[in-house]
Amino acid sequence: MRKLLLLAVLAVGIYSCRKVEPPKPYGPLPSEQQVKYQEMEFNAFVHFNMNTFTNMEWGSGAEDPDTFNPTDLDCDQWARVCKDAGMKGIILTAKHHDGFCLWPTKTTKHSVKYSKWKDGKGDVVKELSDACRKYGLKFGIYLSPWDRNNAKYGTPEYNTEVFREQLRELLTNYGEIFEIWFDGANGGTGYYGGANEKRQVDRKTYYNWPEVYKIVRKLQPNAVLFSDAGPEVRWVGNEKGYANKTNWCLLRRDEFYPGSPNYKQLTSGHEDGTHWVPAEVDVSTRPGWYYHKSEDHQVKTLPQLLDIYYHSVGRNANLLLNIPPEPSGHFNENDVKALMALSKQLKEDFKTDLAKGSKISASVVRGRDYGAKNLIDGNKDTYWATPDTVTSGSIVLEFNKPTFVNRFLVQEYIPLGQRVKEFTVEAMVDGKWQTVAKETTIGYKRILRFEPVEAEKIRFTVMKSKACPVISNLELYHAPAVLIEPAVSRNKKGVVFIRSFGKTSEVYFTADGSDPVKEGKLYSGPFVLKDKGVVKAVIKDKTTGKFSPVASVDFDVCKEKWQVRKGGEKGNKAIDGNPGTSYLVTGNKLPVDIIVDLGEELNIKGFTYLPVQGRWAKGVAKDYEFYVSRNGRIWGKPNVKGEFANIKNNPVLQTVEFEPVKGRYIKLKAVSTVDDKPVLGVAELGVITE
Ligand code: FUL
Repeated sequence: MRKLLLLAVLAVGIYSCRKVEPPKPYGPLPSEQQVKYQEMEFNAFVHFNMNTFTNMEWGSGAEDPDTFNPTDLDCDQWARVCKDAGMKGIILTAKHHDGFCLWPTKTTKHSVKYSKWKDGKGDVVKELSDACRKYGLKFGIYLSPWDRNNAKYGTPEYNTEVFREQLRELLTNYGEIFEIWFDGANGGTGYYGGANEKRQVDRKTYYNWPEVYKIVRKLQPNAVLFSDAGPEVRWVGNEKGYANKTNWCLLRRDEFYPGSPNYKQLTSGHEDGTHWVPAEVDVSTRPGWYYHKSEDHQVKTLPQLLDIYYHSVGRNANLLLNIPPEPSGHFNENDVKALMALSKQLKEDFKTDLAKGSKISASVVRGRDYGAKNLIDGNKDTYWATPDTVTSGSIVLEFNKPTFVNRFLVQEYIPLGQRVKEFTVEAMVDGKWQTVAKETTIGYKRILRFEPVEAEKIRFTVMKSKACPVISNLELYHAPAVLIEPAVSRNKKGVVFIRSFGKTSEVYFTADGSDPVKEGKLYSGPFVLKDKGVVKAVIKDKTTGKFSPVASVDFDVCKEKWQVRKGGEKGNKAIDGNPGTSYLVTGNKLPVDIIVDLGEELNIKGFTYLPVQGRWAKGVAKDYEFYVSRNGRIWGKPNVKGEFANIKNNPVLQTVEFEPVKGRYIKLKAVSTVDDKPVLGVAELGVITE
């Protein structure tokens, strides 16, 4: 009897120690390269090529190779900055649509070899790939299939003798390549060896993509291939910097090809996708992909860059952030500052993982090797999983005292597939559960931002999953508020708006020029300021008590009574206090002017002019005359005239002062415009009064 008992105990013991099988893979799976690629998360794109020197976005292909002439190429600086910014790799535009090759290719004369730069001995691909290796970064290549220079473009020979050969050269001579980037823009007008015509190709079949892929597989088996259609990494379907919240790594891949029209589906992927093709978010620090001096003041702000990060890396996509070097061959200091500010803030955001010190438990586990502790052990290869038949379950993290949390980071163990379809995050505050977020997909990584909650516990629940959830990592943070100057604006009616960034903060302001840190009132919404005045504002982090730098804006008289002559509603856009809207006055020939009735007589001693701020700015005035009149009929001589110096390169607010004069009507006359067209574009016109 005792023997039997012993045997039974032993059997139970053996049974409970028995290794529970790991979950079976579910659905399409990533390759090893794809997992490695997804783990890189944040990479740099560098658009540097002929367009940098012609100030273009798309060159025609007719450019003289001598035009490419960086005075002081410094690929080391690019790599150093990218490394410091926390990026893991750099992708270079080795050839853009204009066909100019940054390496001494044998396939064409349209390359660095035929330019006077370094007497034809230069090789940007080599310099950057070396710099990447030096700084421990991976290196990738953008090779435009479309070639507006090449005479053979459109024929089969272009593919066999030019495009594929170029690919072979790039994949053979520059060490390990982690990603090859094929753009979807294909065919159209171009130089084409002097033909200067339009050449259309069948985007789906012309390049014979399977042949192209074979070359990559053979020469760089570890590289991933990017295009609208993958096959390994897909475009996210926009160049604005976001993936959708619901974002599958899966795609019905055969429905796509580079340049295919159904690209909007790429922003979410397909729940029922047939292949693993994760999304990559490509976006530039500036409006353009290439460097234009006129965009130096339009480098994305820290809040914009943070949104991009959280909407890409935080939504199961890699971020490929473009930094366009100047013609000198350096990154511009504004881009460098922006990148450094971003990496500093990200380090702050993810400084202390609050999940690590918590008591963690699961509502259900698959077996003891798959427990909740695996979520916070810092090991990406261990995971929490439920039994095969259970497709939901909760994790509770308990703090030893109420703790502020405003970031939630979670990762699925993607080698076994993407499974989760719906999840929630709740916080226990004063003994009650509150819902913090109700979301859909997770994938490789999902990061949620929310209002800080002072929580006793956090509960993460997988509500729906295609198969048992397999979650490898969970992190919690309390990110500080973004402490940059708030944005202060006033509309035509005199209503002042102050915009802060993130709700973690409060705004304090004064409207009498005094210090908002000491004297400020809490901003609870827009307020009216019809008179002249200085508004100062500051952001305060509610939880740390820290202040941002102070924003200080000088407002002149309110524009409520102003009217643009013959402008109607559209004319208001030139005087609405919003730099993002503008009014275009079109004439038959230059000069072109805009007349504003100020509605009352004022003592005027100057004016301000903000040209159109969009990417393709129109109507930027160069030489000007400015008039003040008492009756709007007799204008006399200009009160001031001159040139808005450097406005083409730097289209920022222009301020001009003159001898004070009384008047009710003002006229800004564009004697010339930067593109010589008879169009005057005004984002905002203002006066300076005594
Ligand atoms: C686009 C291209 O046409 C742009 O010039 C740029 O290279 C961007 C990354 O892809 O589709």
